[in-house]
Amino acid sequence: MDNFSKKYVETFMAGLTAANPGEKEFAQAVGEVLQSVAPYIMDYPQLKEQKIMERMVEPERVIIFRVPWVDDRGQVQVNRGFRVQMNSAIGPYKGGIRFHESVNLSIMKFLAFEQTFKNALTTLPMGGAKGGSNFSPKGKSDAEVMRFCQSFMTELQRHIGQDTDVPAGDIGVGGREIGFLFGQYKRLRDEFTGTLTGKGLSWGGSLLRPEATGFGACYFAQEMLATRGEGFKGRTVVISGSGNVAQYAAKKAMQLGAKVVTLSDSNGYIYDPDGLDEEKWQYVMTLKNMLRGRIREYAVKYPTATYYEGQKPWGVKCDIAMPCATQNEIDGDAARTLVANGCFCVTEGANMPSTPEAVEVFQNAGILYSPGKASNAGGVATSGLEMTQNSIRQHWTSEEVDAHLHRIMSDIHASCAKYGAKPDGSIDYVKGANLAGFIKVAWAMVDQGIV
Ligand code: NDP
Ligand code: 2IT
Repeated sequence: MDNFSKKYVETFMAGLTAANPGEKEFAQAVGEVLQSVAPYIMDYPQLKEQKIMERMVEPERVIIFRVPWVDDRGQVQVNRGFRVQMNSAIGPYKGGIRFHESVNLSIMKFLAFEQTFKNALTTLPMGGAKGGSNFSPKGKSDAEVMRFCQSFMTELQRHIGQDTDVPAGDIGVGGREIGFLFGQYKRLRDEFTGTLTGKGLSWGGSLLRPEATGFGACYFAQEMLATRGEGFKGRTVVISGSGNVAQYAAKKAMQLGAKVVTLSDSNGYIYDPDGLDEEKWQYVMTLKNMLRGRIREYAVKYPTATYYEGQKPWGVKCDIAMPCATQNEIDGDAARTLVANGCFCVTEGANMPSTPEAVEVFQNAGILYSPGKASNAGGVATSGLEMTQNSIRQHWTSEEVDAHLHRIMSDIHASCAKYGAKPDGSIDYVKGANLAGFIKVAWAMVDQGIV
């Protein structure tokens, strides 16, 4: 990076951290984008004069609200709800809702910021947002989750709408939660619209939305691998997480001929040297989605597998790694271990799962590495397709949706290749994704004046 860009990044980040004390995940996400786009901003003084980046890091609106509810013992509980409406330059706010005990403003802002660029990459007209609560559905009864969702939506409903802001799922928010949230929204607003995505198939949902993030990540990885004459076939894949994204990343990787040897949750990981098969995958689906159990139970059911309590799967030798759990789950040491063990492709299903140091390790090693905002965009893209189907009141076949998803993932890959091309012919996917997303949103903001 030239000295002008370097100075710009340093000054900007000093201002950002002073204005947003303690928001370390948000600063991390902004810092990464800024590194990629600073030289471009230097080339276009209008973007600097118009304070495009300064405006991009200031959410258009942040809503923080009380979520009171009553648990099964009759005790009153209080959680904090959030919706960060980050940027609406290219479409209505769009982004998931996360229910996890770790949720705070920094995490909401980092996710909403990432979402803005990701949504721009999908080629669909969607702005960026994220919401959630420090509520954990883990260990709660269905009735408790329902009462919480109803209370959460009672406040959120006044800030969202099909042309304003369209939430969806994320960690801790799946089909069950979207159902409860949609039911309460419909009741309070007296309208049946596509204001939430990830809905059930019989009430406005799109085929393939549950599969979309994991499948899309594999489609993106296929594109990356193809640049080196590689593919999934016969390759060993390490996956973290065992939720929505991990489940369908595993399924597609298996379909493409790979051996998936790990899954995890926040307590530990399982290593199955024989790899998952259809029956084992179905067991995981039932275990996680119906029984709401822990991944350690996999090793009880299939004794060829071993469960490692309190550990992450990155020490397992693999060709391809797909982090699909949460932010900063791969640190510098884990990245060095992956590379040393021969891993040559890291495709992020989660949002910002690699620390900046880990990203540097992957890039210096010259392996294929895609940031989440590129490779996990299939989820929100298919949410966009759900919105389209809701608007035209039609229901597409899974073949139609899959064809759109495939095309969108390869378009995102092409954008990364265009803006991240390196002199040696390889692709810097971080720079490519950040720059492609930034250019679209930045010039839309310029067109719309100082708002
Ligand atoms: P789920 O809630 O379905 O699954 C999350 C998985 O990650 C669980 O196995 C969970 O384990 C694990 N996990 C969560 N938090 C932690 C933590 N702090 N440490 C270790 N493991 C953790 O969520 P999703 O699969 O939907 O989301 C996974 C990731 O993908 C997130 O980063 C999300 O933002 C991202 N994403 C999701 C999309 C979607 O459409 N759902 C779209 C694009 C990105 P446990 O059960 O122990 O909590
Ligand atoms: O991080 C994400 O892209 C999501 N959780 C999906 C958002 C959406 O609106 O489908």
